[in-house]
Amino acid sequence: MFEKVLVANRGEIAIRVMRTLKEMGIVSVGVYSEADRETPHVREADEAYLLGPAVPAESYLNVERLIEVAKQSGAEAVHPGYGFLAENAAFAEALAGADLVFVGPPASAIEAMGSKTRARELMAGAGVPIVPGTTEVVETVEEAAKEAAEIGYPIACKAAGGGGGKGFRVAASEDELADAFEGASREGEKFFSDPTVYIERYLEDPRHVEVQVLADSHGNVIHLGERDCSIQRRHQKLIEEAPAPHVDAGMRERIGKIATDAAAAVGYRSAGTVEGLQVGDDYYFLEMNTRVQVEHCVTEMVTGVDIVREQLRIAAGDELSIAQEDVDLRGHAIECRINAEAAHKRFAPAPGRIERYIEPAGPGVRVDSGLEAGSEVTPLYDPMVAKLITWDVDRERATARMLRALGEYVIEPLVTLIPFHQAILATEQWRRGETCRDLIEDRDWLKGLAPAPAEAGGAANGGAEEDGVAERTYSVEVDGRLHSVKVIGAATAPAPPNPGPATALRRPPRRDRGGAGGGAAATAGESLLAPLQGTVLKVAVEQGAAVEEGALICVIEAMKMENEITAHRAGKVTALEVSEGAGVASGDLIAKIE
Ligand code: MV4
Repeated sequence: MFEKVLVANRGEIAIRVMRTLKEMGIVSVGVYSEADRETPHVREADEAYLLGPAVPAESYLNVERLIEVAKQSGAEAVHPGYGFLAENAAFAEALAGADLVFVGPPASAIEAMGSKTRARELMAGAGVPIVPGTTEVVETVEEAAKEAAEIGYPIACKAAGGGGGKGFRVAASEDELADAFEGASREGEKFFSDPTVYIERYLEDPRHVEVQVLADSHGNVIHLGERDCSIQRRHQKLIEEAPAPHVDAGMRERIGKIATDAAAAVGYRSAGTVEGLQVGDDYYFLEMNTRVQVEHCVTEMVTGVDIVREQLRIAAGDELSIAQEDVDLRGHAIECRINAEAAHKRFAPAPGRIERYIEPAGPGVRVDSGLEAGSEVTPLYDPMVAKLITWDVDRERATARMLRALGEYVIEPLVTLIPFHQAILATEQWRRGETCRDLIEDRDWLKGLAPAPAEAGGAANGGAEEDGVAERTYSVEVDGRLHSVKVIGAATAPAPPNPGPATALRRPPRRDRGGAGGGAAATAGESLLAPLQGTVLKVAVEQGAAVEEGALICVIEAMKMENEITAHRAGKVTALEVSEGAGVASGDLIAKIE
């Protein structure tokens, strides 16, 4: 086994990997950007090295610098976590060239699965069921129309370089095919420098069911059962669970075999996930993710297998510690992604500084977080700041436990998805194990998640301030019984006479906090500013247009997330400084609304 491993990541996943390293007696080497000097993942590491400036290209994506640090520290292997360089075949090769072990699959497997048409062709050849459609690139709209007539409408047009939903357009009928085809192609070009497109039958309201696989270099390929990740928005998963509510033991065995066949067909090694669509009893391969995933934890909770530990064993050339017949599913696990986002404002990023932070705990609760009091959630990185996972004997009890744990979670004064999760888990749709797609797309339902004006800042995360109204909760004893009293006043109100540790940390005035503040970008008067650095995906208005407050102005893509930038006020768009495909920096002027 390795003695020292570098973790080429930040936040919760870096800590997750380091925890297993510690348990295995392996020294962990952490890395950080200038924005991350004082973050928990740096303290968790046994040693830590500065990579460079905050922008990912100069730090967490800087291959040369990572290799330099690995060499300098004496690490033998590099764990990439997820995101950043985790599915970058060139990175895996560069490490091998520097005599370092990549804790992940062979570069050839990353490449085979990276091209979605190549993957479909390989899978079809290996007897893995794929969604009916083409395995070859479709060159023109005319050719697409011919193929579509055979496959049958509705048709999904997908970018060959895509994955995770990027470059995915639907055509309900032939009339819509040209638009969908060209849209998918344009997005493929923009994001993957690959305009090629393939087409598939579009399945109505399928479930997203994925199978966790482990493959070692001794020929063992096993699966750890499935996860259902159907609750997603714009292809970002929000809630995941294991086992899947609509997969029984027979189907589990069948899709497990599909997944291990898929992995074997590309000579897979390491932990990986075969993603598929479930429609009734049918299951179709969608793509394979060649990394440890965000939601791996729910599988760990129901199997008792430490997936990161298996990744390290495999990378070191050891055999898997378990055989297929040792895999036993027990109980039910649910994961809620705790993103710093305002669900009621089209999931706008809501970065900011955390003043008070209390994690839930107790039986069956796991929190994988990269945060603490004093942490700054920056618009530069992933808005997912923590994962809350609960386990219990069945789905109903795991849900009750999740609601209990969500209620305990305090992340003040940030706006997070906690109220969204509480609302979803309380619905009849969730109870029945439905995909909840109608709810997630229902703007009115989502608006109901906005904190009530009298409790500005959010019911679950009291203490925030919005529109100049601050709220603080005090304890008052009346006749020997403790009451909790909310005091609502102006944001500029003096600090309470006896500030507890929580209030001792001073909150900067709203205007200086930067970031989106949960919706519109940091704004000043008529100017709407970019809350984060990224690429403009879409511009939704024209100069001169009259807009309502909250109207969509543009979509900025950053860190694989699409962020909707909305009007901070009603008025006329007198300047529009963004164009599709262009880059913007945090603080850049997007538009003037007068
Ligand atoms: C599909 C689909 C329907 N038909 N492909 C692709 C990426 C992943 N984020 C969801 N993807 C889908 N691919 C075909 N041929 C529908 C989806 C989809 C989806 C699937 C299951 C659960 C929720 C979903 C939400 C949006 C899109």
